[in-house]
Amino acid sequence: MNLSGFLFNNYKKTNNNGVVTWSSPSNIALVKYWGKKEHQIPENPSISFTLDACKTITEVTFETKTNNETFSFEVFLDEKAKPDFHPKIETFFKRIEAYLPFLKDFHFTIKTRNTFPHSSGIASSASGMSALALCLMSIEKELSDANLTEEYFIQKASFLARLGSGSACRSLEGDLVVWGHHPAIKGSSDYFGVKYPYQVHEVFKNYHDTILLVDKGEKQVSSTVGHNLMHGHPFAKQRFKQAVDNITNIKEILKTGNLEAFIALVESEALTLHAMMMTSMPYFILMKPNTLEIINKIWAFRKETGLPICFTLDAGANVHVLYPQKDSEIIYEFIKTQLVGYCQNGHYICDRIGFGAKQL
Ligand code: 2P0
Repeated sequence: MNLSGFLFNNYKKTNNNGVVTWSSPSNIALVKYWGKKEHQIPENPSISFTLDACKTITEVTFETKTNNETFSFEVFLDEKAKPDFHPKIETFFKRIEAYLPFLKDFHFTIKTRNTFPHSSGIASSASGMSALALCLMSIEKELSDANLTEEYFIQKASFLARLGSGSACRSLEGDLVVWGHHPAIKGSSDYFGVKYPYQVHEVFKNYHDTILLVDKGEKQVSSTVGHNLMHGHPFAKQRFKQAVDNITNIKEILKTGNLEAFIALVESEALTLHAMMMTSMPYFILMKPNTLEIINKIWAFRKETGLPICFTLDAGANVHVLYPQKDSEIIYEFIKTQLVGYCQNGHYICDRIGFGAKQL
């Protein structure tokens, strides 16, 4: 793909001031992204469910300024100034400046909040970076003479979000998004996420994700460090091939609604992700004892009842419990009575598959 298509060529400096607001959801990967090349290019394709309840709402006010040599912005989380967010946003602005030539012409006031608790161990980088990328695209739209198509708008927003945080490029649309080129997924790209373009079985509609908050503390190893440890990792090549094969296989599963195969693929992906962490050098473990307690309880309950409950994991100790709408009553009862006791302060979040970002 020719990236020059994402340049903002007709930009002319104006005195526009304004405010834009977007709400963008989090997402949970079924086939995981773990390992990247330079410029935020993933080593393997990934696919995720877009979430619904877990989201970030970001408002960006832009005002023209005279000095256009540096970036100028302030960030507020829940109305409180967050200078510790500045380096990440500065890096993001540097990476995307070539595509958004207006960034140094304005002072930006970025006000953001998450619907999920701040220290819940749920990464806000996916929803946060996609909400910010969408706000910046809305500003481009206001400043541009060209008539930006909806497809261009979303694709470029996803392209920008990726440069903020890889998984953020999967947080713009729903309900399933693929990121990373894969020969069997039409339109898939290493540069942005695309809506999964094929038939999806009824059973996946309204799929539930109950997030069990096992550990709400800061992770000892950030995802960026974890990704980098895949360079020279002894099992990296095989892992990247496995992810490619799993994308091929999930296509058939999504079409037929074969939940047994879905469960095997999704749980294997989660455990492989953590196996990669445990076999990195230096090695690390993000799961906690209660993560394993929950996994074992889920397996025992599934064996006993035959119900299609399964788990997946992000880069942390929290457990995402996935199950279809049709069995949700009985499975939710099991979660409340048998699993919530393993959560830190009994905290969990009821989420489900969602349909993407919204302009407010
Ligand atoms: C994913 N994760 O596919 C995988 C699975 C976590 C586990 O993408 O360095 O925050 O900002 O590109 O996207 C988390 O990594 O990393 C992640 P950067 P990101 O969702």
